[in-house]
Amino acid sequence: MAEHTAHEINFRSAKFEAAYGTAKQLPPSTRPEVTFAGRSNVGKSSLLNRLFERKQLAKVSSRPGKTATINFYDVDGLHLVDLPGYGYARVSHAERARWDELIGGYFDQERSFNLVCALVDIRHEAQKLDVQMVEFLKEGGFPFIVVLTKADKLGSNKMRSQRAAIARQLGIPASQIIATSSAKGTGIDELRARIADACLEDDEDESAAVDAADAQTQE
Ligand SMILES: Nc1nc2c(ncn2[C@@H]2O[C@H](COP(=O)(O)OP(=O)(O)OP(=O)(O)O)[C@@H](O)[C@H]2O)c(=O)[nH]1
Ligand SMILES: [Mg+2]
Repeated sequence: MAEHTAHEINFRSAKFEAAYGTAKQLPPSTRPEVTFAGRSNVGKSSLLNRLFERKQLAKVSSRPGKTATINFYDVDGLHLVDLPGYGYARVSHAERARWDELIGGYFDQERSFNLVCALVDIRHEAQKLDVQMVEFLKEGGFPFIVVLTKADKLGSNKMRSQRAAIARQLGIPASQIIATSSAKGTGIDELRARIADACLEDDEDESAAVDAADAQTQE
């Protein structure tokens, strides 16, 4: 494991950059991207706000289907990407087709996929669409972790057993799953460290190369 710490990324500097309603509008990747995907209402926007320590930068709602566009946040040289939630049954057929185009279109593009965070509600077993999402990420070779949400709703024993059960169900190692709570802050520093690991490696290689070049010119 790399020894990067979350302190190397200033999450509080997050700014909303843009919202896209179709995949065609998406600009090419210019930075490492960390993507948040998951069912509608699982807690994607809440998790972003907690990472940023900003209450309402990403709009949160108890009504599913709040985020209907792909939203880019500029965070200290990275892009954090909030995808619209999938699987909300009560939207129209046309609206669902638009979401599928948007999410599928995003993953189809040549982008800097540094880390995909697949969010799953810790309280239940993974739903069919969660399983499909993880299969899709595995098959596509995307670097991903599963981020369990709403851990504050369970006691610590139940939290541990659900984490193990969902990892088993999804066929991923325990190291690839984190339990979080946006309400209480559980697991947020660990998630920040994972993001740093996934995004800062390239920078470090570059700075190592620069250091080596500097050393040569000094000789
Ligand atoms: N108790 C608890 N509630 C949470 C947590 N995270 C999110 N929620 C609640 O879950 C609901 C949905 O949260 P959002 O963050 O809007 O979910 P989303 O995944 O962005 O939803 P869409 O934009 O519809 O896809 C809200 O009522 C949040 O307050 C958490 O960690 N603990
Ligand atoms: Mg949202």
